[in-house]
Amino acid sequence: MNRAVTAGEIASYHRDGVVVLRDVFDAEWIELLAAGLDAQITSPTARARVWDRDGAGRTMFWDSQAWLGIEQYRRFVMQSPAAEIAGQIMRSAQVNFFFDAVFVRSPGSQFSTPWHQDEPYWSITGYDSCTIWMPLDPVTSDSALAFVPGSHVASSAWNHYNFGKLNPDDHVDVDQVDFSPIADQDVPDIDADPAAFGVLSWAMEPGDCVVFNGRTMHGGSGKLRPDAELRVFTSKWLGDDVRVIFRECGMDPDHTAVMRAHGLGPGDRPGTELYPLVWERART
Ligand SMILES: O=C(O)CCC(=O)C(=O)O
Repeated sequence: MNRAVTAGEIASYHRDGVVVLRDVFDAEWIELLAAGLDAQITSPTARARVWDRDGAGRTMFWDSQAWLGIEQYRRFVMQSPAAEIAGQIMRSAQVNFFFDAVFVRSPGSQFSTPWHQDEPYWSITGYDSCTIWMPLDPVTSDSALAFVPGSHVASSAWNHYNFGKLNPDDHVDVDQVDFSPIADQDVPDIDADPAAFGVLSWAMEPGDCVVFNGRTMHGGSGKLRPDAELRVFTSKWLGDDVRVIFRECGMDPDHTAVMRAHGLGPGDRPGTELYPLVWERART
């Protein structure tokens, strides 16, 4: 690791549901991920799709679980400081890798990610899940992903957005969700008054990351300056209390089939070579 995660950073994560970590990945890891992303864009997975293509031809590309085929991503997952960062931040004894996802905006993209929490979409449940969000390009705070502090401990079941609708190419077999039967309220209009929600975001350089809990409300990002592109690599990590769940409202990305194929069912701790155990806390 470039440096250890501090006690103050860990406390911030558990208070706010998100923390920015400066200068934790050195240039070699960023170059490796950038090379992996080039390979992924040339040869995307079947899950890849464009979330947005505007009249000026600007795009927002998304793809996930590419680490299974991209050697650079596999090396990052198994050997970079990411798993230890996740374990230290979550205060977990064990960390399994869940999946990777990339969010790639072409120069000037004005596409803004709808506000949402991640865990309600996922085929797992538990407090101990997190995402490491890493820009591979410098990003200003008004173009970076933004967060509602404290939302990771809210008890609301929000009527979250169906990301399957973001699909200008009518890609078939796109995962769909419908939270309306279980939601107790709509996602509030956070953009109408970000200050009222205490919204946090940070200007970041390659090598910095934000770590956020799977239950933290996040969105925004994008709205780039005309010459700025934004390539983001995210990795999702699972700590101690996480278990498999198959949700009736749908999942995105839906891992039900691959989990079942690996013998995993509801209540199981995610494992197998699909969700490898990457880090364990040293016993004292
Ligand atoms: O970078 C973005 O625009 C979206 C990121 C996101 O929603 C995620 O990593 O869960």
